[in-house]
Amino acid sequence: FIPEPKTLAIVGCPFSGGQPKAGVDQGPIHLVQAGLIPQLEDLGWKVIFDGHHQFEEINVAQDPPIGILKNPRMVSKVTKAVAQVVGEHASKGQIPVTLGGDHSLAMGTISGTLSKYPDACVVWIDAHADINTSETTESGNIHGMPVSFLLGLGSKVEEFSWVKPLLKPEQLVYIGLRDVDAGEKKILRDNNIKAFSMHEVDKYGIGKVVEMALDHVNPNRDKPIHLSFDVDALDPTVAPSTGTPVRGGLTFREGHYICEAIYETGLLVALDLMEVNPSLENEESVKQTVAVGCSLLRSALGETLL
Ligand code: 6HN
Ligand code: MN
Ligand code: MN
Ligand code: MN
Repeated sequence: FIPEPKTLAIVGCPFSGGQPKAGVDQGPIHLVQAGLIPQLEDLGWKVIFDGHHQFEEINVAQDPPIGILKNPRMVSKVTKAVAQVVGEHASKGQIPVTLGGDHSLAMGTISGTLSKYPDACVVWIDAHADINTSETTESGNIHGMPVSFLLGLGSKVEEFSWVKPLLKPEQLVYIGLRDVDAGEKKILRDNNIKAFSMHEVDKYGIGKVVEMALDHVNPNRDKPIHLSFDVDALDPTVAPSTGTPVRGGLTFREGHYICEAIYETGLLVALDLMEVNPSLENEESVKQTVAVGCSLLRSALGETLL
């Protein structure tokens, strides 16, 4: 009797509507073309992938800004569809691995995860906090806002009423922050949200930071974990092809260490890799960023060094 291998469901999301730069929709296509699926199969997973999602079918004829929020109807419809798909995979006991696309997609992925695992915690790896509300956002780019919707912060935007505020501040922790807007800093403080910026990574080292982060959201190491990894958490020298690079980021090893440590908990139930943009920088940068993306995913899914 050979037990069924555990199953991953690749959710390819070629979507860029949460931010203004073209090309991030090609991220998932490049990750799969680079051999991600056989790489994950080599780790012993059964991998389901039935093609990238075709969001073109989601028709939004007119999508003028709501306040300053850009492409609100499109982002809402796409992320709602993603929530549905991720929730279905989770319900079947599969681990959804969502490939972005921009980070607004996490509104969908985390909604999907929480629909199946209400007590899941979210480990958000990013240079940014992505927690602007419709009052605080200066850019109007919704990829800078998904966390506030999931927490139910800020005044309600009717278009996003499907997003249930299922996430509580104590279920969320950040690592890697270094470009947080003033309004976001106030939100983090007012809601007592735990965040480890690059300052803490420097001060304590990544090993201690991950331990403290998990102690905060998962003290008994018994709750499901959703890992949402924005590739711009890495230093731009490590992952150059991304829309909002910020210097002073995680090293190659620090990024991988986070993924390895989450895998080691045995609690991972959903994984996102977001913001790989293959149309930015040169060919070598794109290859490097796509390769590092695949490598982070392998680490989160059990690739060991020895
Ligand atoms: N990301 N805080 C900035 C904004 O536009 O709200 C940057 C957001 C970046 C979002 O990289 O996923
Ligand atoms: Mn992000
Ligand atoms: Mn970011
Ligand atoms: Mn960005």
